[in-house]
Amino acid sequence: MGEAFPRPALVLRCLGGFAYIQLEDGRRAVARPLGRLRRQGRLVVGDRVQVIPVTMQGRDEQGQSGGTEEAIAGLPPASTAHAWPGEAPDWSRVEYAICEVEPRQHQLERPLVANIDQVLLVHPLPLDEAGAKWIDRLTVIAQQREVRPVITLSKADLATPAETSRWAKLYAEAGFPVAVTSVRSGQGAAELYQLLKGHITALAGPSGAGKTSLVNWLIPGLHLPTGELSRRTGRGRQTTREAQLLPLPGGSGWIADTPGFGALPVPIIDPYELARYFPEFGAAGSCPYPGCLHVREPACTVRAAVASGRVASVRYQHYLELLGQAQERWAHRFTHPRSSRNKEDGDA
Ligand SMILES: Nc1nc2c(ncn2[C@@H]2O[C@H](COP(=O)(O)OP(=O)(O)O)[C@@H](O)[C@H]2O)c(=O)[nH]1
Ligand SMILES: [Mg+2]
Ligand SMILES: [Zn+2]
Repeated sequence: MGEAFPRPALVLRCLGGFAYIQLEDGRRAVARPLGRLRRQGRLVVGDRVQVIPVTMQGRDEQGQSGGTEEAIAGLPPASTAHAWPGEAPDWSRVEYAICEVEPRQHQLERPLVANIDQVLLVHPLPLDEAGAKWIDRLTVIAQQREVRPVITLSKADLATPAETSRWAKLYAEAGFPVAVTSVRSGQGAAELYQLLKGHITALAGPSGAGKTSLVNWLIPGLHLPTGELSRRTGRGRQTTREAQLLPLPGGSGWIADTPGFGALPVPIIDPYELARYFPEFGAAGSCPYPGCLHVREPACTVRAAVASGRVASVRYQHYLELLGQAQERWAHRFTHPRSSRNKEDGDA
């Protein structure tokens, strides 16, 4: 009996029109989209695809292949030569043709990855006001895209324990999963692994936050280049070039190290929906005034929770700021239909 095709695969890397894929049985190989797919647009890391061996490609291009087929004799041997980690795909050895791309559940432009279900926001300690603002904005953007935000406060060895636990507590109480890590001291490895296990996670965070260091730390044997901070600017150097999906140990999920982009485009958000992305506001209870924006409406439950300290005032202040931006964008959404990139995000 031959094997049934087409069969599903996951795109791990893309390079010059080729894709490095993993089949369901764990084998990895180089694949190339069929001509009609190439004309429809580019493949993205994280795409779920259907593949056939290149030896069957001719028939499919003529449109005679539909559904399941038996592989023909003389199938190239499985590419077990690509052992992880440190594998270097042989891009000249194309074994599969991609005949279909499944509809994407999610797509992030920055980083360019499809079908991720969570984004790990990595920000180094000590965290300042601007850093907290960045985290708050990114948690909103992720949730609006139905991607779960999880937070890692990295470089804990550079901050005092009191400072660190203050921020960790603040985000945990706001309703987000948080890990505090240091690749120097080893703190937080198990917590981080728990957050990532079973998920396809994209990393986001300013350049130099320690994202690649975390990935190297999580995946034994992996030695992706990390950037030393530039003496002159004090910022990280851009060392991560292309997105790729890397397997977590134990076959328990995937992580995409990314080209170090600080953020995604700022989306257009209905001002009345913004509060929904602040989970602790909802937990505080509902407001008597219908459509309460929690600004100056009477008997507002959220403002009462801020006053009593149940909702952190930093978070509330950032909410008000984002609300102002959302109202501005919303008012002009038809004149400026494309979301603009926020200057603060552009570190790469
Ligand atoms: N002190 C300290 N430095 C770290 C830690 N993690 C990473 N770094 C350093 O921060 C710099 C940037 O790290 P990198 O992983 O390239 O950051 P990326 O740009 O976010 O991928 C490098 O010099 C790392 O050695 C950490 O936990 N503690
Ligand atoms: Mg990096
Ligand atoms: Zn309210």
